[in-house]
Amino acid sequence: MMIKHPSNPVLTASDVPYNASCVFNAGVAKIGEEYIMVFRNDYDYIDRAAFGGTSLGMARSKDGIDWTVEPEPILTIQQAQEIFQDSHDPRFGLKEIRRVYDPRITVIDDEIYLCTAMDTPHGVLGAVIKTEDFKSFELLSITTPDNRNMVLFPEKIGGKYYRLERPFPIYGRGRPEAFEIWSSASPDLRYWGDTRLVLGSEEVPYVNCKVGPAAPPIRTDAGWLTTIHAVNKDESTPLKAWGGQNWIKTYYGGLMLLDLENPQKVIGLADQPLITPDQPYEIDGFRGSVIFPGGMIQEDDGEVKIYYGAADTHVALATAHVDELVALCKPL
Ligand code: BMA
Repeated sequence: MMIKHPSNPVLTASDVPYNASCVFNAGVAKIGEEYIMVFRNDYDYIDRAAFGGTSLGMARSKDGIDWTVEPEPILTIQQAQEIFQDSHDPRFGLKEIRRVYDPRITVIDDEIYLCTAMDTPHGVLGAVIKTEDFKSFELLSITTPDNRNMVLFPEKIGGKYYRLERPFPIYGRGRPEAFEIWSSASPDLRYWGDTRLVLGSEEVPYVNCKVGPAAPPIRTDAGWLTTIHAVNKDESTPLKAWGGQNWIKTYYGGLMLLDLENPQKVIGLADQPLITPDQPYEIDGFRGSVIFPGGMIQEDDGEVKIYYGAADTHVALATAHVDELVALCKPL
């Protein structure tokens, strides 16, 4: 159904002119006539679970397929610590940010925003960051721990900004990792409220573990069309992974449709995975069989480009027509 691009992976570590081991889980936006990608770069692979560091890199493209990476990362951990340490400093500040990762890009009213996860000694925080030029960054808000995979809707709805997010509920209805998709609204991207549960993992028929938001939604006549990541755990089928990790989680790209006026309400859900890991670059990598969409762009002719992290190692691209995607979403 989705066509995986023949040039896949469209971005990989060897395309990066600085230290890079795995480049993946990227946000992508079309700004003017240019495609902009901000990707996660894990570098200095150490062993089965660790890297020496993570930075955010940026790439540009004229066609969304051939990418040129900027000569330096746009945000290192050291820069993030310097930029953000005074932003929220009740007692700890954010001096101890250990990692900023899994960026998503949303343009709202010509302003550019990034949502990222940030690892700190106080937990994983979701961050909403404003930038004008991908060089200077203003931290608008952080969540309480533990929350990540935030995405912003590309316009205000009923006068409010909305986000989808994925907290980590530890009591998870008796199941470990019963993580689900939530949503909050804000008048200004700083103060967040109206928090609601959007989609539980039990509602997604092809998985038994967690679900979370993926790429920022796009507007269609039928509703807000948005990807999810959805995870199935199967102890009996070890998956490929670097360094002999015991990796058993398959991440699928999934799809849902949200009400145009109430984006916290699911009105349609694809009952099959949208993107299944079956290509070598999706199956084999740091963590194999992981599909993690982070960017979704609707072209004028109705083509939708979905960019996704493949095997926690590369960035890949798949396309389909928007009408075909909407038709996959069955009423809940
Ligand atoms: C999730 C996040 C993602 C990653 C995925 C698979 O929990 O950490 O960054 O792609 O696991 O490892």
